[in-house]
Amino acid sequence: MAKKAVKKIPAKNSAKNRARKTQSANSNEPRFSKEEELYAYREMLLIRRFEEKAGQMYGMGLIGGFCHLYIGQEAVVTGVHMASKEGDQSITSYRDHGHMLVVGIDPKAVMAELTGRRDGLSKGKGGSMHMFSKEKYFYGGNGIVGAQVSLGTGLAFANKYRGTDDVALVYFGDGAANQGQVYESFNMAKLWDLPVVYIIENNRYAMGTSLERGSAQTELYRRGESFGIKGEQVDGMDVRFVKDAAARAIEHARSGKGPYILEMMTYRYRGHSMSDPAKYRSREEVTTMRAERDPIEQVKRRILANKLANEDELKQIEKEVRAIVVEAADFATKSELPDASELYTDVVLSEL
Ligand SMILES: Cc1ncc(C[n+]2csc(CCOP(=O)(O)OP(=O)(O)O)c2C)c(N)n1
Ligand SMILES: [Mg+2]
Repeated sequence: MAKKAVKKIPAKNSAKNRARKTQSANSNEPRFSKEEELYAYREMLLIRRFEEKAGQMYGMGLIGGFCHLYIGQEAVVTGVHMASKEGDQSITSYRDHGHMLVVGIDPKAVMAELTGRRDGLSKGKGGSMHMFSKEKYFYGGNGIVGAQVSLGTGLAFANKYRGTDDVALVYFGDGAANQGQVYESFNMAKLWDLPVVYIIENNRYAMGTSLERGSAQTELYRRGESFGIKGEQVDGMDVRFVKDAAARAIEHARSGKGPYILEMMTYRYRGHSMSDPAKYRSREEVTTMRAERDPIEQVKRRILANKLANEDELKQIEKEVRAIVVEAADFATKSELPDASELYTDVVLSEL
């Protein structure tokens, strides 16, 4: 029943894959227009540069607490967003900066939250894992592994209950896919045919545990089979495949056919969080993925090969993106710390 878009991409064979892919426009490759290629390039570059800056600022002690970078996975959130419409909600884990930037949340407010300042999205009291934007339909930023799956299913329930045509986009990791509440959510989502797309960002590791070490069943797109939920495995390093599969899944959910699972085969270049020495994988594995499968480089190569823009035009985009990031970092270091009186606001106080 489950339909596969792309087989798992082993890093070692990917040079061959790439050669095959760049050679021809035949096959089943989804095509992007010039506007789509340039949009994807700019958006993924913004996420990459923003996070590189956040990593630097963390190293300088300007950002404290937890900070999980999304570098390497940019094509997933960018492609899914390209297939969505205004009003569709999104919700994810603690690896959330890219998900906020792509829906148009102000980079200055995100960076100021990372530095814990009063102009941050959560007034400097939430930090990296706890940001939200009702205006942009973004429901966090969740530190509890798997929590977003049940919360996101609730968003989909609300959509159905209210009779809107919005779809909930629920992102979670390969590790979270083993969490119990995921299956309670799948059951209800299919029982009531809720408008939800479950996007599993399979970056092959849950902290230091590889998928193979931690999962009895590693084909995550099949995890909904016993509930009758369709699933697809997708090349999550190629934004075109991501958008194509997401469009199919979102249309399925929006038209009343219920939930859909997309397993995005992706990879994170950095450690699990800023404090991870990443001893569970070889340096070669990371450098090979970076060199051969990088989502931004793939788009850049296509843009140049198809003459959609020249080197100078791409440099101009890079310059604009850098300016946005520099402005955000500057804002985030100049903004004041929250006032002490804020200790008692935005918290639930119960009378004991
Ligand atoms: C309920 C719960 N259990 C354990 C943790 C600790 N923890 C934080 S992240 C993580 C791994 C999750 O991996 P995955 O779902 O693959 O997401 P990724 O970090 O790769 O994006 C764990 C076990 C937690 N935050 N919440
Ligand atoms: Mg993972």
